[in-house]
Amino acid sequence: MVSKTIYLTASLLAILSVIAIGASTDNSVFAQGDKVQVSIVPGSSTLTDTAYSPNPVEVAVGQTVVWTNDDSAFHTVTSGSAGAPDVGKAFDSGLAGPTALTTKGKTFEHTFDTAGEYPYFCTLHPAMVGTVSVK
Ligand SMILES: [Cu+2]
Repeated sequence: MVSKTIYLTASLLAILSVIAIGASTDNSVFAQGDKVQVSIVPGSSTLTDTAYSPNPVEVAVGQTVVWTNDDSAFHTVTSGSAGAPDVGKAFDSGLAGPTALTTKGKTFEHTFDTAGEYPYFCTLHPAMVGTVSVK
């Protein structure tokens, strides 16, 4: 009787630890601080919705998107749509300063803490457009 109880307790603990390991693995996939990469592809100046890749990019709340300029030209990652009053309000790599994507290999990152659809574009080539979808 005692050995049966010990066996059942051990079995239960084994099952619970498997569940706990599974849960922690799932959490790490969506952990805050995860970075999602987006490339500004070569030749972007003449492209539209394929200039930023992948596009749209889907991320979880709390994740960070890192844009890398893989082109030889200067580009921006600027929230909003060309001509809209809220241009650059949510995020903007800018035209000057440390985050400006002036040359190949430069990066800009932004962390998305609120769910929603975030359109963005390049102020130097306004035909370049992308969307970050935060879920
Ligand atoms: Cu551009």
